[in-house]
Amino acid sequence: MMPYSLSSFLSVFAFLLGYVTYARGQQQYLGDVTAPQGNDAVNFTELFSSETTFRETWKSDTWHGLVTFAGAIPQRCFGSDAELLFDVAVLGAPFDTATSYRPGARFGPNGIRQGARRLGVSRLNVPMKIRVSDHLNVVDCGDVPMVYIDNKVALRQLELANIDLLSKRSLRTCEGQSLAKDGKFHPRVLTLGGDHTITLPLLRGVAGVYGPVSVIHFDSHIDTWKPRPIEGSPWLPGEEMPVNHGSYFWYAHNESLLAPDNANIHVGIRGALGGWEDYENDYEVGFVISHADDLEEIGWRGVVEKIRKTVGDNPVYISLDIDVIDPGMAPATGTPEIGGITTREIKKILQGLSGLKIVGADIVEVAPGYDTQDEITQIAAANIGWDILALMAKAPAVV
Ligand SMILES: *[C@@H]1O[C@H](CO)[C@@H](O)[C@H](O)[C@H]1NC(C)=O
Ligand SMILES: *[C@@H]1O[C@H](CO)[C@@H](O)[C@H](O)[C@H]1NC(C)=O
Ligand SMILES: [Mn+2]
Repeated sequence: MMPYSLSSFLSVFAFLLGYVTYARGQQQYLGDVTAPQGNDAVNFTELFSSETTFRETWKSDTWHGLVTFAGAIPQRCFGSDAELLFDVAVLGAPFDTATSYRPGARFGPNGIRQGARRLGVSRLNVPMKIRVSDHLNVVDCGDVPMVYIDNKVALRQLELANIDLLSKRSLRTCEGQSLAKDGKFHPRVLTLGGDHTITLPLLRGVAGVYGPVSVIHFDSHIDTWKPRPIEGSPWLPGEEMPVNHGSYFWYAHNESLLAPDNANIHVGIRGALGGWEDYENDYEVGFVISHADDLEEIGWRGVVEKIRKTVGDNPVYISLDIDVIDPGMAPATGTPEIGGITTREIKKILQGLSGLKIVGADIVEVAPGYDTQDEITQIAAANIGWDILALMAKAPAVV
């Protein structure tokens, strides 16, 4: 064994030797790089001095600046920008206090915006063969303040915000006669939820402008529950049964917001039922059903055919619960069900809806807290929203 002092002397020496070698290497390395001088020098002040360079950079870079949905223009639609017109508003609905299982969708709006950072409304959607910004001015109005202590108040806040946007005139008009009851052209709203309950106040606004609409409902659950206490569970006598994320379509039918004659369709259904009477009730509410198994049995082409046959030429509202996608591809949601649709299949189905008159849409039940670190669910939801904007761009809301 070496004496203690000798061993520490040797380690200090070894360190110094190593440092000197390292520093010399650095010097050699840097020595190869000649600092730009004279004519070779890049003058950054000059390079970025032109206003157009700045503007172009700010427009095209998707992951800089304020985080809006797919780079949509940020707008204070309910405040200082209230006078500015647009064609489509993206609206966040941070609400998740009517869920039956995992909460967390109140963070959905910003989660979906985060998932949309590599998308852009002015980028070419290749399979859809369209650039949304060529046809629509899309703005992001941020989130509606929805109180977290009273669902009734929160849902009313969203209802009023949505009506406020829908009652404006759209920036662009188009050839033909508007689908709206008042004959005018109104903006359309893409809402980012939020739990699925938000669809009820949103449909109230849409039906107010266009009359009853055909709903294409992508979900693994039917959400037409008749409001009643769960079998055998206690409920206070005489106490009102509030709307929740499994019963809002029952209310929508009760308020005559849905197109008559079963011109509404669920797509991707695979959730368990209380009993077959749930399906009877579902039919009375006004839906037909395409089960998730249809993707195996008839493929996306067959599903598209079913949807188009169901909604015909009606104005259409798309409501998409992210749990329609298989939890392997979209785990961050409140009530996941295995055996779902893949992201590739949903893209093919949406492409198949080209030409339908989409008057509004929502994407709901994205709960980012359960997402993977690579944001797989938020990216899926964002891309679906981007495809829905393409559908809106492809077909104006005309008769
Ligand atoms: C760089 O360009 C700016 C603006 O044209 C000019 O004011 C400045 O003197 C330039 N700097 C150098 C080092 O040439
Ligand atoms: C709506 O619900 C109420 C209360 O259950 C009922 O009396 C009414 O008939 C329903 N209306 C429709 C159109 O279903
Ligand atoms: Mn669902």
